[in-house]
Amino acid sequence: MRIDIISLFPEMFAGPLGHSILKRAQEAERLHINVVNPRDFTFDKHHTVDDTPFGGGAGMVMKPEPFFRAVDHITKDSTITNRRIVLMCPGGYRLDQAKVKELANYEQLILLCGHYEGIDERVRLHLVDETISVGDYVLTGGELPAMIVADSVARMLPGVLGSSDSAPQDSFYNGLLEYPQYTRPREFNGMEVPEIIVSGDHAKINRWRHKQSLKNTLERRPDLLENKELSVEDAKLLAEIIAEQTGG
Ligand code: 21W
Repeated sequence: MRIDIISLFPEMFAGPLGHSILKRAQEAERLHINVVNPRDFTFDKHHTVDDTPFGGGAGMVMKPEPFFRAVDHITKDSTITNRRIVLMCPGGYRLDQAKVKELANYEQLILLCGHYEGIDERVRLHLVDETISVGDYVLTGGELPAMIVADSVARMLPGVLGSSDSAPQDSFYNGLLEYPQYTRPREFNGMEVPEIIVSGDHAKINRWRHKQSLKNTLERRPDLLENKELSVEDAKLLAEIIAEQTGG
């Protein structure tokens, strides 16, 4: 997959996208990340990327032309047809794992980052396919959100995670939170690991883990259970959890 990022601050991306799993993915050529600066697509002496808002008001608005030209530059002479152009935008679709999986199916993602007070509306209306937010809080720009999209999408690509079956084990894969994990030592400052986890009975361990997933989800993120179809086994485990909670 190719991920092209359009940002006024290309240097911001080197750290987060240049380490660990994403570094390896790029070295293995499963992922190509390219950051371009809209300032390089301005023709005036001062390389102007923003201007005062029509209609008045405080702050500056990012001009449309540098974004259109940057996207043109990225897409021209390319054989890729299966691409998605995404604007990082506080009012966009709130990113979730289903969206991440959907984005991972494209050959190329082009992520546009705004800054300052916002971007000329014609970019949203006529240049991009969709807008994405990373949550209901205000950041200073679209750079951190673009990194979140790049990171979450990259780890879904085949061969990017070390062990090929790591991704399906994650939180949200089956719509539940994860079960608790433990490693050595078995006892630390009087804190012990649950007996079952060292029992060696893998059928029991798997059932315990799944029950813990359900319990964690019920206690911390009950909203995740509301739209979930429960298997007979899940319903039984949930009934056990609720009975234990109410002391029954
Ligand atoms: C913050 C841009 C505020 C625009 C009148 C009309 C991208 C983001 C961002 C930013 C405004 C995301 C205005 C979660 C985020 C992002 C910077 C408001 C000014 N005045 N996800 N419009 N949170 N943030 N616009 O902040 O670019 S995805």
